[in-house]
Amino acid sequence: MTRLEVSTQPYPDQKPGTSGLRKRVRVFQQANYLENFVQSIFNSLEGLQGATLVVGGDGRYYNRHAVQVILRMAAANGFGKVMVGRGGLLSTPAASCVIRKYATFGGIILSASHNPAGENGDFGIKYNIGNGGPAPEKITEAMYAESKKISRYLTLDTPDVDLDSIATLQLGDMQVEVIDPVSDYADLMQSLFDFDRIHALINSGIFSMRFDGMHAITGPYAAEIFETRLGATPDTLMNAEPKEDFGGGHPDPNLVYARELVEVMFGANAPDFGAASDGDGDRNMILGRKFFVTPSDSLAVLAANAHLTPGYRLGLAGIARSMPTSQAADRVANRLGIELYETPTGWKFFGNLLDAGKATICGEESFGTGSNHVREKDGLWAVLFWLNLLAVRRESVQDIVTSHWHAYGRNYYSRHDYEGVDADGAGQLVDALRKLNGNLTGKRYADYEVAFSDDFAYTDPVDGSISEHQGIRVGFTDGSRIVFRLSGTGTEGATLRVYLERYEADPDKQGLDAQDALSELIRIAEEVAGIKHHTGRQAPTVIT
Ligand code: G16
Repeated sequence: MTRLEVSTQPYPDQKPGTSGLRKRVRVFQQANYLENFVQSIFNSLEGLQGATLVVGGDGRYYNRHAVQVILRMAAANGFGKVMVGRGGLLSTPAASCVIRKYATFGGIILSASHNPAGENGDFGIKYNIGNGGPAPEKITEAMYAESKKISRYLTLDTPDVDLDSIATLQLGDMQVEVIDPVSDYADLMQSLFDFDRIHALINSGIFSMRFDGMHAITGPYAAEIFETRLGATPDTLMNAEPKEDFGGGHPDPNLVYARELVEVMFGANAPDFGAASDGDGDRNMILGRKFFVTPSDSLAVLAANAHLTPGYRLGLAGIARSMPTSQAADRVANRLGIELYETPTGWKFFGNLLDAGKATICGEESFGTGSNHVREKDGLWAVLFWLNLLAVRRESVQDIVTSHWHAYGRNYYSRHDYEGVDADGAGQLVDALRKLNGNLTGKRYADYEVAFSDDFAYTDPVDGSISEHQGIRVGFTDGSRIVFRLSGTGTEGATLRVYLERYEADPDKQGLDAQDALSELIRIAEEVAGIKHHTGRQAPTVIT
């Protein structure tokens, strides 16, 4: 075995986005592209000599190859041990769980989340720090800086390691421990939720559910938890077998991409409860019979009912949500007398709040919810949380949500995405909005009057770091909002996201379709931003 120092040239485009570096597989397949980024990660870390790293991914195409590359490079760079999921697999929350449980130095997660997979799809890589969460911006910026000046990387001249059986192997001076990717995570879930009660509900004969793994990473996790530990029948799981191309699908658990599940849940004899997760297992969608729970409402309902679960029975320290997420959770925090934190989009911004004990539960409109049990959002955690509530309250999903609206008011909410638009046009739209900022206050649009408009900036209350340009907010005097921002996770062109929100306190007016309730704000968004003009699109690609 020889340690090799391989010369390389920098690539200019290795700037991590909202969640790591995501690119087309064919971009990662360029000579040394993956190796450059991995070495840039290692170069930006201090104290890795002899340390333990966790490695795993969502199983998409290129996962297996990338794991082998990372193992050789980790050994050559001086790591003492790598813990890797069998088959190179670990869901994102399971990777976070393993990093925390074994107090490792950090971890590398291979995933492009819900983006399509396969040879012509996307691949991604991100680094998580020792708290189990995504590297904060300070570290991702250091990686990017390293990637721009890299001239060599270190690796070993060794054959591939066998990743398919649980074993501890030697690779140069480094140990490779192949671990069961599911058991630590399943144990953690069992410690947080009342599995006996959920088992009783699932086997009561009057309750039925479906979980859609979308041919991505969560299938094996769902099989262990729902079938083995909670006694669900095998027909509970749909698309539970992970595939390298995710079965050709787009494992983004929303009403558009999880169509198969949506058809079941809105069809004849629909089950009582339906849920789906995404490519790497950190997102969730919750459905009742013929009923969709928005992620923002889900966060608010979980927070309001957290005391009903064993893991959160002592109450919450605080709630955190990303800025574009609806303000439904704010009302719960207010009533509970706890703090509500509003952060930029990106789970990494929750890390400090969780570590400092300021927040217990966090959520994002982008189908992400989680808590201080790990430092990633967690799809199956949200599903189990809901099951625990259903098992205790014995009401339907729809009844739980509508009674929540009656108690707190309803925040009508929707997100309109314009995917893959021309990046220049999208940039001009945002620039034009920035110029308008400040000049909109007091302006009237039909029934709405602008209370403020700004480009959201966040000062982290724990370390004081500042993140600017996180989305244009237009707030109205009645608390309604329109937010415009460009996605940081796309791989082609730009994706414009328009977030719309309106508050309705009157229970008699809470039963509208969200698009109808928001129609005036949708029209105002077009008037303020000139979406059609700048994007060339007449309508959004995806409405959630
Ligand atoms: C990632 C981040 C989330 C973020 C989402 C959407 O999720 O972890 O925090 O909300 O992207 O980001 P954007 O609006 O910039 O596309 P995931 O599930 O893709 O890792």
